Amino acid sequence: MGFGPHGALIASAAVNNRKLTTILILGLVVFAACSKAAEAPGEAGDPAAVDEVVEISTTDKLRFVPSTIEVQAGETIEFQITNEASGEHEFVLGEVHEHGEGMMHDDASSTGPIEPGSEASVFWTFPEAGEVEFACYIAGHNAQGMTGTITVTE
Ligand SMILES: [Cu+2]
Repeated sequence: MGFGPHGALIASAAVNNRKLTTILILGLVVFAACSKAAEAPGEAGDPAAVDEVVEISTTDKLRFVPSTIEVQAGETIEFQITNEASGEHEFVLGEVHEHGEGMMHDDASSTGPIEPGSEASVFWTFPEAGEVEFACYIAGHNAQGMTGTITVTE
């Protein structure tokens, strides 16, 4: 028997290594898919040329208030998010997706986590009419209904 316990150990290590590589590759694919899903139509607006300020609160009931918003295409909108809750929330523009905490977002279209009692803004311009979603992904809040819809009109 030339294949003793030592050989078995090496074979086992090789399998584990391959598993790890697979997990790493899967991780990269998920990361890439998420980054893409988080994109919102439009582009970052100029904070020095705001046309309209939309005030939104985040609450302990895991809701945006209001959660239905209407803005005009072509205008520079400041989404001013005030966190009235006792825990962190965030505002992320773009189609609501499954992914939860730890998600990477385009910096300009997201406030990032907002401390209780603090506020943060996203400056954005939508090029054309349509519907755009937004959500909070902290601790799976999106799955509990912490989402909203922006109707962009011509
Ligand atoms: Cu939240």
